Amino acid sequence: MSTRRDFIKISALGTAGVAVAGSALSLFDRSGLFAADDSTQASLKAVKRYPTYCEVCFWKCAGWTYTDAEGRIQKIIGNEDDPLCNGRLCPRGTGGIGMYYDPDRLKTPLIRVTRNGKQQFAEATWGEALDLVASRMKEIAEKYGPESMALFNHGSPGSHLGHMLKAFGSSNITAPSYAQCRGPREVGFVATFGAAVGSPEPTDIRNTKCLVLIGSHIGENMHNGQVQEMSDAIDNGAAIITVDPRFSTAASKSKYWLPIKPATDMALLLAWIHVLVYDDLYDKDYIRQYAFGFDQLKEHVKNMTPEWAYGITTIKPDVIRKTAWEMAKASPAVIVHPGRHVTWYGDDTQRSRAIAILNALLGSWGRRGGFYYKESASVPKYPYPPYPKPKWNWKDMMKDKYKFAALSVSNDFVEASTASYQGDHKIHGWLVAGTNLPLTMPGMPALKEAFDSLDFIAVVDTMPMEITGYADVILPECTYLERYDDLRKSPSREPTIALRMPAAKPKYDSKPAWWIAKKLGERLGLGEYFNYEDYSEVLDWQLKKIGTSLEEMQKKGVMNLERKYGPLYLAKGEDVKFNTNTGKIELYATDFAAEGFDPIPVYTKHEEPEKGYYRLIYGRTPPHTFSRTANNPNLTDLQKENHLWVNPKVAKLWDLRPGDKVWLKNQDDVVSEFPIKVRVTERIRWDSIYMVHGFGHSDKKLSRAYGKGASDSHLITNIKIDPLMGGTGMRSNFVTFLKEDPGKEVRS
Ligand SMILES: Nc1nc2c(c(=O)[nH]1)N[C@H]1C(S)=C(S)[C@@H](COP(=O)(O)OP(=O)(O)OC[C@H]3O[C@@H](n4cnc5c(=O)[nH]c(N)nc54)[C@H](O)[C@@H]3O)O[C@H]1N2
Ligand SMILES: Nc1nc2c(c(=O)[nH]1)N[C@H]1C(S)=C(S)[C@@H](COP(=O)(O)OP(=O)(O)OC[C@H]3O[C@@H](n4cnc5c(=O)[nH]c(N)nc54)[C@H](O)[C@@H]3O)O[C@H]1N2
Ligand code: SF4
Ligand SMILES: [Mo]
Repeated sequence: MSTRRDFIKISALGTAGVAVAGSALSLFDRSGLFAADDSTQASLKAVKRYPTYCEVCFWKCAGWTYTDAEGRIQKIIGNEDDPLCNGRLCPRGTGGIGMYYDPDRLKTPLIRVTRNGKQQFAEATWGEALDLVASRMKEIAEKYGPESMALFNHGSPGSHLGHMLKAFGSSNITAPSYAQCRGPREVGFVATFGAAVGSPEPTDIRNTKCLVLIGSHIGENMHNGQVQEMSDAIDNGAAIITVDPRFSTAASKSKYWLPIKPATDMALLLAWIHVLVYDDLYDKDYIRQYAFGFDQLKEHVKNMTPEWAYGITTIKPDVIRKTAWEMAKASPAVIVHPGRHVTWYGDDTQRSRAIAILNALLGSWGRRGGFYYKESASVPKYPYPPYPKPKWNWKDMMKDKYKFAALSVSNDFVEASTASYQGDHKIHGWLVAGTNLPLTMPGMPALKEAFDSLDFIAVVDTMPMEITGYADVILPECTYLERYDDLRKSPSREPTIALRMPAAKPKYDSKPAWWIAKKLGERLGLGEYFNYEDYSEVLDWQLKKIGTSLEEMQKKGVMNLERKYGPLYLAKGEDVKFNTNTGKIELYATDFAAEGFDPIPVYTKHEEPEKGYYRLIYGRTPPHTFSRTANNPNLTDLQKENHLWVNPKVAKLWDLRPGDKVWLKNQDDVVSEFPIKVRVTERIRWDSIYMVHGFGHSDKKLSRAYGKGASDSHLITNIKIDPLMGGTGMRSNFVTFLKEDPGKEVRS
């Protein structure tokens, strides 16, 4: 059965929710938002503090949430013992309180109903909503098998719902943080060093002498520990080299800014490799002892001179040489940063490979000031019965398509959910938790097709984001400040754990994901997998197994443990085996060769804009995380909308002035839904335009975010799939300006 699903704007709700007066900002003035941790202590005498870790982005900084005598959350500050944040939160983390106070939050379960021929959402009790989800899941399992239920997730709710889904009989679980984010770099680094980079990145920035950032804009990308360490490194005289078509914040702190022609980084990387090899600058002892394939690499890059790369990248040969020498001078205390959001042009695994090879030549893997050996705490799993063995999983769905995908590919799940899918592993129902797919997954036509074909969609979210408009049932989760979640066990220099516990009762009729999963599980006859009343019991059991307890962790928030598996860095000449076929760092990737892929990266030319069109590039802004903060009352106060960065030459050609509103049209004639204000700036190349991702929301229920700025996602319709692992390259889209409102029928 396929169900045509109209997108419902939640504003079409039958009974309006109760409006909450005032914004979170009335709780403290703007300076209070960034106040030093101790400055407000005096005014907080009558308060309690509860440990948490942040959910505003996935750095997961640990902090303290303060509540007043009435149980109202007052502020969040960093936990001094946390090695990921060193006691300081970024503006988004401090503003996380706005997620709790946002009056536009989802308040009650909602069910899609048809009234007078019109689809709309009706308020429901938890009992009604959960009964419906469970019965639809059972129906799907009976018809097609439990495997045809899939979970899309990002962040903390995923593990609870994933547990429920695995107990149900499906391991078809996926997250956009792989094929839309860091997947290619993990594959590139595994092929080289036999180890993924992972999150947080084990970059020893604090001890580095040279940091190379390739389209990785630390400083706007606010990953806390990295930003702090980069600032320390700069104070210590480290040389920063930034490769970016845009003069980013990082570029402004750099010794060298290389304003590269976008889509040509591979040529620069190969030319740098050429200089290191042919100017004899590489770490010879390290390569001799640890590397495989040096001779093939040397032969491969023979003609890839800086002069060759100049014609492609527009970066002058002497700058390419000078920067290669700068890296070599710092070696091995040098980091060519692997980046994080690396799904750009479709050859992203190979670009990441080139970055890994550069690091190998510089001897930086496993070295002080390069990459350290991270460690995470091992905490025993709470005892559940074993999961049933699914008859098939995403690996079967993917068949031989993406040989090197170590995790599931979300875009593959979308394809397998469409009516036109021809394979044997069709997906019929979705649970979506903590990911706003319409803004997150490029290529909306396929997503729309999936929304039209699926039998059932349930969405667990905190906000009426676009994804909720496609749901059959919406389950409102409470915010991270109102719930327990799993322990944070992020890898770091030292193993560390952090506790998140509720600092206030859930507002409205919202519930934690662990509770939603448990109640669904019980309705599905899976009660034995949820043998606790409260998630705190699971945490206490786990914490006692590692020599502490929930009570102790409620007081400390963070616990740092001794390293178990050896030192942070390689000892001089240490004999190590890398987890690759050859046991060496593979400059020549034997796995890739065996599957018919280039064992050493090659440069391929990418699509170029037609006359009058400009490459659409996008990135982050310090006060926001993707679309999840776009309606946050504290953070919209810092930045309400995105702007369109336009080079003065282009502005002159089009007679665009600062503040002018334009609509954008892409190469496929897709037009932005909303206009965006022009910012004329030398800080962007003339062949590209830039905007921050996460704006241009289309749901009116997001009262602060609706229609503010434009959505890059909407204009990304040309997707370049990485043949090795299925990542979605998003930067081959080109736009032109429409200075007049093109009219509703054109705006899509
Ligand atoms: N066009 C474009 N697309 C991109 C990117 C880009 O730069 N441009 N970036 C890519 C990258 S790097 C990534 S990692 C992904 C990120 O993709 P997503 O994680 O999907 O990002 P968000 O848009 O922030 O969506 C988060 C959703 O989770 C909800 N949410 C927030 N907190 C909670 C919670 O505690 N519980 C529940 N249940 N829900 C919650 C929010 O309301 C929102 O609906 O996007 C990728 N897609
Ligand atoms: N404040 C804030 N911080 C965040 C996030 C957030 O939402 N908000 N999200 C987090 C997440 S999940 C991720 S994955 C990271 C992403 O952060 P990063 O990995 O740093 O990556 P992007 O956001 O993709 O960075 C875009 C940069 O690449 C440049 N660029 C565009 N095209 C090219 C090109 O062809 N070549 C080169 N060399 N550069 C190019 C752009 O000008 C821009 O400066 O940020 C994390 N940190
Ligand atoms: S970097 Fe900022 S938003 Fe991300 S977890 Fe840390 S405090 Fe929260
Ligand atoms: Mo990401």
